[in-house]
Amino acid sequence: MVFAKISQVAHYVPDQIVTNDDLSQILETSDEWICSRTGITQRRISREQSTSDLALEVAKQLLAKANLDPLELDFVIVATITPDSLMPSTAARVQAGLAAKNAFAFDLTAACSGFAFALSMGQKLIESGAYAKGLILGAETLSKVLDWSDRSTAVLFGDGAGGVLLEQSDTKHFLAESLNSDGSRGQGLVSSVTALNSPYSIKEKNQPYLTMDGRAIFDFAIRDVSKSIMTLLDSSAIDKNQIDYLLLHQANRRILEKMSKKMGIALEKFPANMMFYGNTSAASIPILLSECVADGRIKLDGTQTILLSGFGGGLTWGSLIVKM
Ligand code: 4VN
Repeated sequence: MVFAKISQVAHYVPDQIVTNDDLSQILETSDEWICSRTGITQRRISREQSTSDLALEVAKQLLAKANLDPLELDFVIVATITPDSLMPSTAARVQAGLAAKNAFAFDLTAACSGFAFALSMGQKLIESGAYAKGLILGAETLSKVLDWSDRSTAVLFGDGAGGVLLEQSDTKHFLAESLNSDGSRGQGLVSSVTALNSPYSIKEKNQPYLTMDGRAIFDFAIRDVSKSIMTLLDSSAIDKNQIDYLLLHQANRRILEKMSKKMGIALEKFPANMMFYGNTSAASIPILLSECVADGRIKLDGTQTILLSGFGGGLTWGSLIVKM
């Protein structure tokens, strides 16, 4: 029996910092409003770099940390809702940038759950025995799909990328998971910028910019996601006290507080970095994981039990419990 494990983590964010005060120069908003409602104080915005540029930086770091020849990679999956293009995929661009000639590469679209879904897919590829090594990346340049005149969305999001190297292991690391979608509630979060000329864009009156029904998504996160995590713990017979950290999608600090309360798990177990990056959709969980490893909270020595949970557009939500 072959198992999969996360052997390396890395992240990369663009240099340019845009603070809440900067935004209040161009929008009718304030640092006080943004900070108290979301916890966000600044975000990174990419000027010149595309999503694949950010993802490639992460991929190079992962290979360097593992001292791995790119030819040893079997697959590259990029979770993103802001691909450079639909064809070639962002992952194909990364594969080219690495010269990872033996790897197959594709993008996975599941919004803020993209990294969780992609990590699960990567684990299955490795545990099938067919593949030995792969990169799972989450990368976004959401700044290019935002309406910079809409204060209800522009202040919430940011750009960045993170990812992991998956390899074979003799021991079990991926303990349990729950992946979910409810397409019937999909209109609460919409971004259709890659399909402006499709008949659906006209029929569904899609506009080019990302739109969000904040209330509906907020309620969904608190109700459905908390319940799904509790059900996963229950069905896998893992006590909530055994979980060292819960790495949740970094959409909003108040979500973490409400979920902590609802699930009866101390807020100290919910690392947060939305303060510095805003909501980076598919990149938020791997950036957070990489920072937790960098600051020593997570050790990657196989002793900790970590729960990862993404939730958002689709609607989609997915959680994995991983021994790291
Ligand atoms: C998950 C969530 C969100 C999200 C939803 C609402 C929201 C983030 C609405 C109320 C507003 C402050 C901001 Cl929970 C987004 C995604 C997409 O990644 C996923 N912020 N807010 C206020 O008036 O307080």
